[in-house]
Amino acid sequence: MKRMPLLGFVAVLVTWAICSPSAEALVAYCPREDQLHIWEPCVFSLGYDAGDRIIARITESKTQGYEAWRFQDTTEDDSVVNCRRATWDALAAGAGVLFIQTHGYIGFVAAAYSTDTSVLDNWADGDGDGSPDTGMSVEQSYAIPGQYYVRVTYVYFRNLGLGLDSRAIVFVASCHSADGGENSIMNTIGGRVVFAYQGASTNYDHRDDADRLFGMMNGELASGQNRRSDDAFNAGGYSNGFRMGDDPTTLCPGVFYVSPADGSHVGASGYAKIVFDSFCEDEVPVGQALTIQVSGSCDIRELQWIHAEQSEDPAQNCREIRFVYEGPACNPNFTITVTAHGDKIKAKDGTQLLDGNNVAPNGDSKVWSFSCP
Ligand SMILES: [Ca+2]
Ligand SMILES: [Ca+2]
Ligand SMILES: [Ca+2]
Repeated sequence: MKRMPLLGFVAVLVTWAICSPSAEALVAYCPREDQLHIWEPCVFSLGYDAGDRIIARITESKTQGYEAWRFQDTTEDDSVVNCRRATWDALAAGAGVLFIQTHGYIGFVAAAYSTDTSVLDNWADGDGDGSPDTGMSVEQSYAIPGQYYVRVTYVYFRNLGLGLDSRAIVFVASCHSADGGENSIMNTIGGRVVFAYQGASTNYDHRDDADRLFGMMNGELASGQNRRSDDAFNAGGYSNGFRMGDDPTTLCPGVFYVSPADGSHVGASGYAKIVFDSFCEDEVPVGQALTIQVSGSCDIRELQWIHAEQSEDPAQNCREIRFVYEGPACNPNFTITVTAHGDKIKAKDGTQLLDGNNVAPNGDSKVWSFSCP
């Protein structure tokens, strides 16, 4: 009779382990959207370098499935150039990765600069009621003499907000963007994972941190071992004030592992599988996602996507594709070559293609083989 409460306790523990947020937090998602948006309202003060580094790490020849859209004020005058209010209001649309570099302090960033306060008064009055919108004000700049700016505070981000997708990767390169607790920019701007700064930061910090972060996440650094945002951050080597908030995210899906391993020798029958490091779109027909070439005699069965809840290791919550191979019991002799197609396998709910070797660019396939005897 005394065993019953103990069994109940064990059952509760098991349920807790499966449903706990800590297990859920291990899941890596990719952004749904496939554009890199860069907002630089004062390049005449903070330069181009950080934005250039991010573009070099995740677009064009090193693409991870993103196209760059860059909004800049390049002139130290009255014009906001490409940093207009209408563009700000549309900044989140399509943004899988958002990078903002500007001046700021605890609980606010400077979103637009001008020598003319009437230009900024209009900028801050997006709804046209004659007064600055909630969480916005026009202030004199001390960082850039002669300039004024639109201050956008956590109140704006909390109430109106940019409308960022809940799986976006966000990097706010401005002083104190991680300071202020619940009222910090980091905690109010939205997205899935946010990088920001505790204390003061320089444009050199932004440049070097961005280059290292996206170099880890695109796989060029650490041989593709730190592609997840949390692994990239925890690898260290960043400026002292660099901070990360919230959930594991990858730029595009990569390969976690394959089994049996490439080049291995196996018994006559068993399971083979590929496990991805992020959720993938399982609506892609499995026969297109993965093709199997058999040399010799061996049956292939049950090729299928395995969902997280079916996974042998639910805590990993990885997406995987699995099949059964079965050679003859007597004198088995076969080689199986598997191709996971980089032009078919893509992020769950997104468009970013598989990175088959975990190093940018993506879209390449993972090919491996094993044989018997
Ligand atoms: Ca200007
Ligand atoms: Ca207004
Ligand atoms: Ca690659």
